[in-house]
Amino acid sequence: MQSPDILLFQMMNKFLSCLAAVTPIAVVTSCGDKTAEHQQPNIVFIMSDDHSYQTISCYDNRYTHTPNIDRLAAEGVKFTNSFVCNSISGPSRATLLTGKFSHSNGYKDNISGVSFDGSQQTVQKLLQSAGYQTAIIGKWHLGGIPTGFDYWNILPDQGHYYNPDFISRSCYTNYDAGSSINDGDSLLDKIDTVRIQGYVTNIITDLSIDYLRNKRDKNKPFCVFVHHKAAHRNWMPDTAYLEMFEDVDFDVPDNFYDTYEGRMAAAKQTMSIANDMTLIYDLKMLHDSVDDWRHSWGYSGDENSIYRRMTDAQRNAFDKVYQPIIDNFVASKPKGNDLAEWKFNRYMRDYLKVIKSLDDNIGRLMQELEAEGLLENTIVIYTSDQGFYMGEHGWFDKRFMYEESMRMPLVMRLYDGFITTKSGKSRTIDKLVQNIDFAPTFLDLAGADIPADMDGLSLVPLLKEKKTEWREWLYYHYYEYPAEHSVCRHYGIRTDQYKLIHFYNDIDEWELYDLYKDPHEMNNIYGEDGTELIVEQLKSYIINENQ
Ligand code: SGN
Ligand code: CA
Repeated sequence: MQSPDILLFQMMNKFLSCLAAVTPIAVVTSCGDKTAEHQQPNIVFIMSDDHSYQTISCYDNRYTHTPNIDRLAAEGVKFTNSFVCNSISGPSRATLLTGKFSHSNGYKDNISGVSFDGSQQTVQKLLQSAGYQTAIIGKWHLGGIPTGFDYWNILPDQGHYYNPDFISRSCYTNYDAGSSINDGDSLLDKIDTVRIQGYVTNIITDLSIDYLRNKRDKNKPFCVFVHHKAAHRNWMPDTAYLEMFEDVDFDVPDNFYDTYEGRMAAAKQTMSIANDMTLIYDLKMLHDSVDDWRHSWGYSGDENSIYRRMTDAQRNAFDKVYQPIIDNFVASKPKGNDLAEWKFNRYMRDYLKVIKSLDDNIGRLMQELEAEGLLENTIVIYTSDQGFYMGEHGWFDKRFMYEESMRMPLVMRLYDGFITTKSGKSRTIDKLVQNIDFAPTFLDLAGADIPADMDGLSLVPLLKEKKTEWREWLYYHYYEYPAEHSVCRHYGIRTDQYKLIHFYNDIDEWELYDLYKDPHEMNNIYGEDGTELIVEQLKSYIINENQ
């Protein structure tokens, strides 16, 4: 039984979605009256892992230049208020595929060991019913075997940057002798993997290009999910970019030395660059004298570990650039704030090298679409499974409802004919949108019905500049605790101006931020005089998941 709150929320979403789709152009439909004339665009959905908007130049040009991602925005739209509803990989992916909050699709965290329930309604199955071919290539991270995809070729678990293993539908078919899809994780262990030599971001793009050229039925529209491993921890660059950014010094953000006053949950986390980022595993300071409490990088570890799985040529290229850095580090032994800022700089350099490959490969995929004449009827979307900290509050990682990790970059390249209004391209959309909206959007693009039980709204009216009522708040809930990085469970509401958060479980702390006055969320004003009314209003929006 769903709670009245949820039902009301869904009814409101459905109402807004139908209202928004009312249009004088009869061929565009989304509320049931599918017509033969509806043009079904192809959808290329590119999602990276842990890519911060701070390192995408069309959002923020302090650190790097990403011309290929910027091009998507320049030839379409950039969403400036796009958010995730649970800032962690598996749940973000489950929301993408279902159009539902974590509590509605059942996939709340990465650690429970339960696979995503692939028998439930998903956008890829609904697209198939609407005549699309569906494919997913790269990071899956939902356990079990993908369902509803005509083609899939995925990384087991987090995958590897170098010489990654892939599991494809054909590996599964080879194994399958009547095994049930419900075998989930254990089945993944049994089926063959194929190791592909090279760097993961290049390979995922190669496989995507191969799918577009050779593996699809060219008479049908397609929706392909290109899911990169980059830029996930431990930020291993391609050999081509090992030296890039090595001559750049980055300034730490203003709140790098945050003391977390008035924010008890923030004080409890273990995701600080100074204290928790490891010298060997994260920062690659492979040296006998370096004490790394957690990860041996695999000198003596098993064959498949990060360093030992490299070819000699790859390892030599790595050593050539990192050995002098290691020697220098061991000789200078920075301490205290010097060490923290040294770590921040190493982190930034490796991360940005990884982003360089990502941006290049988006360019490569665009070239392919262009060469094949597909850009004329394809919507190309770029996003990340959540945001990421680039030293803000002293952190790396994500999980918190604070801005850097709740935000998702989101740009969409549109094509001539999709937008029929005058202003056409290169627009910024500042409405509050969330990853629950992807599935309804894809279905709307396909001219298919949007099921009433999806929590999100179609973004198509916004893309088409239709005047439309829109939501005024977003709901968020993070569940993965106790776990790595020790971010307490919390839920909350974000409006344009305010953010209310409740941390619970082994703590009971409320936080309130005025984002207009305090965009970096340093000053918790919960309980202050004059905030009573806004707190009461924000609390009334909280979804009761248990009824
Ligand atoms: C790994 C990382 C974490 C990261 C999670 C989840 N540790 O466990 O730092 O938060 O993935 O990331 S590592 O030592 O194994 O690299 S997620 O993006 O997949 O949700
Ligand atoms: Ca992620």
